[in-house]
Amino acid sequence: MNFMKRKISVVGVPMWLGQTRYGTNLGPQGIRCAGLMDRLKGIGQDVVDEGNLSIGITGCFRQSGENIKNVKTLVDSSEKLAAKVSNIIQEGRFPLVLGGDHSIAMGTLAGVAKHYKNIGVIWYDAHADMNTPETSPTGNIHGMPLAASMGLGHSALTNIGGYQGKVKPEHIVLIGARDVDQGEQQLIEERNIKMYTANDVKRLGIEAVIAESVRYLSERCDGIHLSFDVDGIDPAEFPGVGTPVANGLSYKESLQAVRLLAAAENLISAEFVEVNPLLDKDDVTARLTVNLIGALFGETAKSKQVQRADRKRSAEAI
Ligand code: HAR
Ligand code: MN
Ligand code: MN
Ligand code: MN
Repeated sequence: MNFMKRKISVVGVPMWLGQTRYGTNLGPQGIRCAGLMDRLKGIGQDVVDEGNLSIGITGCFRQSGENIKNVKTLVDSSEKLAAKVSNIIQEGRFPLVLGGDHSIAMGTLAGVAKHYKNIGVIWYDAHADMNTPETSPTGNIHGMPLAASMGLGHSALTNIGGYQGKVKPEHIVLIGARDVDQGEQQLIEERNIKMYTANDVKRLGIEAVIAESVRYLSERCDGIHLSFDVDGIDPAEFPGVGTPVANGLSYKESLQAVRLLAAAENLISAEFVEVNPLLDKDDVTARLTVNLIGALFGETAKSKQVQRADRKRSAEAI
């Protein structure tokens, strides 16, 4: 067996106020309805669904004169998520967080980083999500979670979980970036943050990129968190996202990426974010996201076939 048996706890975060397009709040349910739990159980993983977090629903947008939207709701829900994720790890289980827009990463990381001195982060995304209110072109918090987790930006965000600096810049690897704002680019250069753009991946091959990323983080960190924003994948294949960017990574490359991560013993947590079922076409984004999650936990083309046959047999037996 070349994948890890894990004790997985799934938690959904129906959040959309990190941006302005309604629908990412339906992401966790979309992913579940596409068969997530059966698939993980089908490959023998011990998995429990802890349901969705209940989060504030008031979207007041700019509550102050600052270039940042919905701060209070975002902070409240991030605190809840941080506590939930921390509990899951305390129980010796692996948090699998379903978004929701990418602002939820602030809560996930705050919960995970309580338990590890040096967490490594693989940020699979078209975007760098390293804006601060000073550099953000939109004021949308889903473009800020990585900066906030490094301790940069609005103090309400950097203090989530009651402490600052969850992730060090040298413990981050960006994969798939192709829409990076000017202030983000400056930060990446100043702090020497490791980045493989979508073009770098095409040039080097996803196998080499993942192998290098895991080696780089394993040398420096005591665990790796995967933050998987599905808009890292090309919108022609993953249409159900609010901020599509052309020339993305392919689904095939991405499947290979998570397959390689399935064997990583130091993978400690994961989140899949930005699925918007209202923008999806025939649920393709949700369904392929389930394939990615399945592969991250050890599903192979072969085991998928066996499962499908089993399900068919038991349906016929009824
Ligand atoms: N960089 C832009 C901003 O700050 C767009 C960010 C889009 N972010 C996400 N998550 N979809 O990656 O608003
Ligand atoms: Mn993102
Ligand atoms: Mn993105
Ligand atoms: Mn841009």
